[in-house]
Amino acid sequence: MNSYVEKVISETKKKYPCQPEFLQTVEEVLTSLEPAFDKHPEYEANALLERLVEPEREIKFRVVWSDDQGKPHVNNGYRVQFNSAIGPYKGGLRFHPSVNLSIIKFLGFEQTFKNSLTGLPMGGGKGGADFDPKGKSDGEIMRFCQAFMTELYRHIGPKVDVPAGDLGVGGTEIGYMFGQYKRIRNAYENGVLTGKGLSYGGSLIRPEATGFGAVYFFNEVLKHEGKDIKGMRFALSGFGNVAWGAAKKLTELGATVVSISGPDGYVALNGMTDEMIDFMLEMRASRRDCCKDFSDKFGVPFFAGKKPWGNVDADVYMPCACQNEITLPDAEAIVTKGVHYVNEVSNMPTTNEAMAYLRDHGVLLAPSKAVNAGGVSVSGLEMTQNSERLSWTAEQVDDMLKSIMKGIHTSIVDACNAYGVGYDLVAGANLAGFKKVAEAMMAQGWV
Ligand code: 2IT
Repeated sequence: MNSYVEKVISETKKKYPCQPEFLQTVEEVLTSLEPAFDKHPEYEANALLERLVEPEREIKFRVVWSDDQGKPHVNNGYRVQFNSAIGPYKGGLRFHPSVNLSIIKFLGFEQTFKNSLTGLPMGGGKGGADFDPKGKSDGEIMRFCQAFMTELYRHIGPKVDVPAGDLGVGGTEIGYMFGQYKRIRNAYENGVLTGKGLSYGGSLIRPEATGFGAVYFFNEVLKHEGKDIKGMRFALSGFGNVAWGAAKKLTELGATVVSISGPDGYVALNGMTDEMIDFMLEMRASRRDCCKDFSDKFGVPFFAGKKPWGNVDADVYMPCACQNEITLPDAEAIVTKGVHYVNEVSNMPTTNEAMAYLRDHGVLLAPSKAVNAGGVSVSGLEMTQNSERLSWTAEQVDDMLKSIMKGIHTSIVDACNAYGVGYDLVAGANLAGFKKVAEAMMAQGWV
């Protein structure tokens, strides 16, 4: 291994032994950047990697909110402003009980490279809270969002840091947070958040963008492989916004969705009707986090406590739920099942051991920081529309999304060729995303 890369990985491990998710992504990304460091010794002389793995700013705050019985609750809120070399910090907010600094740092680090891949001027950031939206009333969600924004507002702005949604944060939550931001700032700065409703500056296609973009990207991979998406079977996990968009676009293009899942298990399908796809939105809005509801409604087989991986016959596995949902035993089951493609949609769905196993056994893995970049891309387009004070048509936004996803694939292939790593989408995405950030950081001096 390149000695500089090795040194920074080991120093980071020593510094943050209690941040496993963050260390996982640092190790994965830095290892594949080796060819760039072999070629550019000036990076080491300028401490580029030491700076890259250290967020510019980490903010942690107390969020106090009142439940429907008038009782107080206390949660931890976070915003990690990771890297602003190529634009204002940009990235989602996650509300989930598992949220901690390690999770937010891993997401912020990934976001930095992902945003660079889009070609739009956006730095990397991420935030959230260890708040569990499951089973909460609408009033409780509103009061939580208001309390959260009452602290966050001082750290963000349309030219500073622009949050959006992630797990547990959709249009409803963004609406409540924008309302509170506007009330505090006494200014109509709608470019401060993306994923907004259409009536106050949101963009058409933003809700669909992550899922649509994931399918557009994979279509480019298939073209490269000389294959047609029509008739291919896709096993999805998750049932939220991302899985919904992917299921919608796959079905439209003539592919067959053979599963969706939740924390409680998966359902086996043989294609989806429009009614089924629409019902995914109702499941998300119910805040029950329960996939069995789908099988109760449509009478399809439900497998409690199981994941689709290795259980469902498919051509492509497409994780759309959360990090580390494909572990080493899952990877072994995937190889045994003979599935050749994994298209990662959720952020870092595959553990490093599982990723190594899949790649060693000839599975082509498309990495999440490229595959799911459509979401933040349309967020970037929403910011542009807000700056212009104009709204574009769905067709305009969708066309731009398609060309951005195609551009990401092209820049990955270019990076693979430049560094002679074959058609390795994981290495190519890291190398391509890193290039622009590295150039900007070098140009801007020791900051
Ligand atoms: O992981 C992601 O890219 C997101 N949750 C979307 C971020 C954004 O700013 O739209």
